Amino acid sequence: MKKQNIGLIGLGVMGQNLILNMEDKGYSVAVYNRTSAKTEDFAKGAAKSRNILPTHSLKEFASSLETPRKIILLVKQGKPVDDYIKKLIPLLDKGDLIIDAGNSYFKDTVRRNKELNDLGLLFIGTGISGGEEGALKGPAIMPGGQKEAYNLVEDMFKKIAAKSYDGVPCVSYIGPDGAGHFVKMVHNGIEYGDMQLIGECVWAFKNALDMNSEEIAQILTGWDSNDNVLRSYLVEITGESMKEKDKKTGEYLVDRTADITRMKGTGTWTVQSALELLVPIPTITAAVFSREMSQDKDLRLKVSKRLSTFKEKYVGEKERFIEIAHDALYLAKISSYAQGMALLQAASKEYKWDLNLGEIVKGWRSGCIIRAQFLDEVTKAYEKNPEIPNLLTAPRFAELVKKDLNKLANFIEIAHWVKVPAPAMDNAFDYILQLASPVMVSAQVSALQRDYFGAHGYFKLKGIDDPEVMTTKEGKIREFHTEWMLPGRPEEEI
Ligand code: NBP
Repeated sequence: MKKQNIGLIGLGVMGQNLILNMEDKGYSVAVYNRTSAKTEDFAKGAAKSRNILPTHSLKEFASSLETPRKIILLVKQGKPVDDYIKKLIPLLDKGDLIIDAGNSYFKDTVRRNKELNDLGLLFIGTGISGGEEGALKGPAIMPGGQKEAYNLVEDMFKKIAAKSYDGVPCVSYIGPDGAGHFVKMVHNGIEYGDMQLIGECVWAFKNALDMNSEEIAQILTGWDSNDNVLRSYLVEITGESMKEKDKKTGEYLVDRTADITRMKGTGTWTVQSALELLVPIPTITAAVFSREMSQDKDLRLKVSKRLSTFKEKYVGEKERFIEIAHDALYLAKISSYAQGMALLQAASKEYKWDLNLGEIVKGWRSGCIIRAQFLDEVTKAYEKNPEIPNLLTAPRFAELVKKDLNKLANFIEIAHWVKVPAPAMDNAFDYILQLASPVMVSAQVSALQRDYFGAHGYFKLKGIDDPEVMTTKEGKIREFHTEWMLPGRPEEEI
């Protein structure tokens, strides 16, 4: 029997749609699923009369593939991935390739890559973004693993990936072992930030301007128009969903939707990784915390009965507030992306991945959930200077900070006045302020507090007007301690 070009295990929404996408581009696909009934349904339904081979055992599946075998796993992350790998190993030959395309934790991917590499098998851990529609019509793909593994599937990935407006496929080799899954994880973290920032604008419009969903949808649709810096998939679908009515009651669906946002893990992992790498990503963290806050509905109902937070009236001009919100959202977005990119930069250094930030952002311009017009500007910023210390320092964005920082402050002030929490906006603003502080007074205070109660020592500035830290002739930082308990509180160098 003619061998199939590629195999895919996992007939969830992502798996089924990716199979149809690959077959559409001319690849024959063998498929397998734990629950055979799903394989049958797929074979009789969407896969009927197509170059798709349903299989009912992993042995049949593996022997139906041309060599070197290329097997995509699209199953729930964690144990199912390890279980499938374990079962596949005896059925494979050296040089065969397993591709884990689910949202796996990058440290699992690093481990799996090493274990399989030691057995002479190739392994790619890849992020795939774009949801169901992306998997079918063209997702953004973020593959990490051995370069030789990527070479085996590069052509196919380029064919099935989304293409941005200039025809460039949204896929490039990200880096070794866990690099692809790390980048997908940060992509999702940024996605959390974007969603929260948009949600805060919607809430502020409701409270400050007493707008209904239709009116807010109109604003968002305007923001998603050609040449608007906010033009993006997430703004577009938010506008669309705000217009939707409840089928039974005719009320706006959003007003009948329970205020509980669940999550599957990538946002939390992004925050954990940032803590491990000592990289502040406060906007993304605020978005994760806000989802956590949303989940304890009972507590919020109880507390809201006991604490009253009086909503003040917004007395300014409606059009002015809409303009402020627009500019605040854009600047907050840039701040959030700057945080995500700083995390990628730090991970690249720590794990020696040599990430190309410009190429990564270029691959996000289409297909994925965070696709947006302004990513072109971010790409250009990294292409112009791959070594920029932070995205906010790229001339175009530095100019934006100068122009719109006060608008972000205004938005936060108005939101708080009308009692709308704006944690992602707050943190986007504070991130910029802290990053742009040559001297953080709060850190000066804490350094002395630590030395006072714990003799932890402190560093000193060259002068009140010179924010550089004092060093020795050899460039070593000089450290001091004050004997707080002794008379005269003598200072010594330690
Ligand atoms: P799910 O995450 O629900 O996974 C469905 C597949 O996992 C089915 O084939 C199911 O088999 C299999 N599976 C499960 Br669940 N538990 C298993 C186990 N213990 N042993 C073996 N197989 C098991 O579906 P999905 O939404 O298509 O997502 C697939 C992957 O892609 C996930 O890692 C997800 O995080 C990632 N992803 C999803 C999206 C999205 O928008 N949905 C986007 C990007 C990435 P069964 O049919 O026998 O139950």
